[in-house]
Parts: sequence; structure tokens; C-alpha cells
Amino acid sequence: MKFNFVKWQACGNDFVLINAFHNEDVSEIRDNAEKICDRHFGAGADGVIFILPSEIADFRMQIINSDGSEAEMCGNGIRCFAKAVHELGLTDKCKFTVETGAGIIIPEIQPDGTVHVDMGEPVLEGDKIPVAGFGSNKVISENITVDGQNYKMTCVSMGNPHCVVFVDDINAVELEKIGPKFETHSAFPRKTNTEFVEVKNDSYVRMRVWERGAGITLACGTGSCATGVACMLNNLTQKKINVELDGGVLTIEWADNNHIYMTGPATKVYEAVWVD
Ligand code: ZDP
Repeated sequence: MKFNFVKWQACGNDFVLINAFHNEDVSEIRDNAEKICDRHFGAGADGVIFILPSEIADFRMQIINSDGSEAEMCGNGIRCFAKAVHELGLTDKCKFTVETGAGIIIPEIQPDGTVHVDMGEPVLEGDKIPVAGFGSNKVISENITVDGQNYKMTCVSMGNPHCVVFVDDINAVELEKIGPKFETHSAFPRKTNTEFVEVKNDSYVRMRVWERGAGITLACGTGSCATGVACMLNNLTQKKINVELDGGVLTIEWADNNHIYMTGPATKVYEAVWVD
């Protein structure tokens, strides 16, 4: 394989971006995503993102996790995507539409270089997230037993599934041990991303994530949106909060039109050619 790629990161969530806007046959690269993401034998990334043409939007984004599985959406990734398509000269617009597995997402590049994203509406029905055992009911502060221990979970889909758990002390969470147990728990038919959240005050929370298909990452955009929604559903915060992640801070707002808005940075790291 030989292809050009650009490495981007957003709050330390890092991605290999591939411009396939004029060349859609990227199946071989897609099949090698796990190898590309490997931090010792590859380029090293939390996922591979493809810039593709769309019939219903300005662009289509496809994201493959570092284990080779496909995700519906990627919040940090779409901020990288937005700045990358601009930089690659694929559009002059600062605000455009992107088709994803979570529907049409609308990023807008701000004058200060951050990206403000309309992430659409959160999905709260249990069977649509999906979480087993709740029918179409919401899953707000419900019991779950994981590895013999009891937790309260609030579940949200931002196109991809999230399970949010509030804790008193974020530093005491053994993410590496408990994360994979949540990910593959039978309550989650499509597996789950899991966010552990310590509420600091009504506009500031600290979050650490175990991502489905990627493990511990320094940040998760869709997970920050799900965290905001879970905080608000449990009356723990206001409608606009800052979420502090290991790799940075994101601002999340649940607006009156029921859409979630996420604002945060995205930075290009380097351009390269894969030759292996
Ligand atoms: O849903 C999943 O399988 C996630 N691992 C996708 C990636 C989510 C991400 N961290 C984000 O920022 O939303 C990239």
C-alpha cells in the first residue's frame, strides 16, 4: 500500500485522515486500519478517518476504530475532518454538512480556529441506543452489575452508544480493568463506550473514557456530548458545561432546539506517505 495521509489530533484523540474525496476505492486501506493505528508497528492513532463524497451532504465521513471496527460517529474526529477538508481545499465554506452514521452533522470553523459542531439530537430510547432490558424507555440512573460491582448508569446515543457513570472520585476508577467489562457487557448489544464522570460544579465536570474498539483514549467528543446529556438528565448541571478530559476541555451545550452543540480544538500534526 502507498497512500498520503495527514495526522490530526483533537484533545489528544488522534487520527489518520485520508482524503478519498476523488478516489473512493479505499477498501484496502480500510481493511488495514488496525495495522495503521498500531503505535509500534504503524503510524499510531485512535482511528482512521476517510473523507468521502456524499449524495446528500457536502461530504461523508467514515471512521474505523483502532481495532478495525467501524463507528457511526466521532466527535473529536469531525472537528479534525472539518479543518482538514478546508485545508485540503475541498471547500471554501467554514460551515458545511457531513453525512455520518449518526445522520447529517454540521461543523463550523470559528475565527479562532476552534470548531463548533451541531451534533444533532441525542437518542434516549433504550432499544435505539441500544441497551437491552429497557424497551423504549429512557435509561437514567439505572442499576448495572459489572464484574460483581453495582453501578448507576445513564445511557445516551449520539449515533454511537454511550454509558455514563457518575463517580465521587475519578482518580479511583480503574479504567483499564473495568472499561472492557462495560464494553462487552450483555446489556449492550452493539457494545458501548463508557464515560466515568466526576461533577465538580454545575458547569464543570471531569470525564475519563473507555472507548468501544479503541480502549483508553485522552478524549472522546461524542462521549463528552453524552456526558453533558447525562448530567442534565440527572439534574446535576446547567444546560451548558465544560467537560475536562485527559487531553483538553470541550464545551457542550444542550440547546432549546434539542440539538447538542460541541466546541473544541483540532490540530494538524504532520503529513506523510504510508509506504509499507
Ligand atoms: O463509538 C465508538 O466505537 C468510538 N470508539 C468512536 C470514536 C469516538 C470518538 N472518541 C469521539 O470523539 O467521538 C472519536
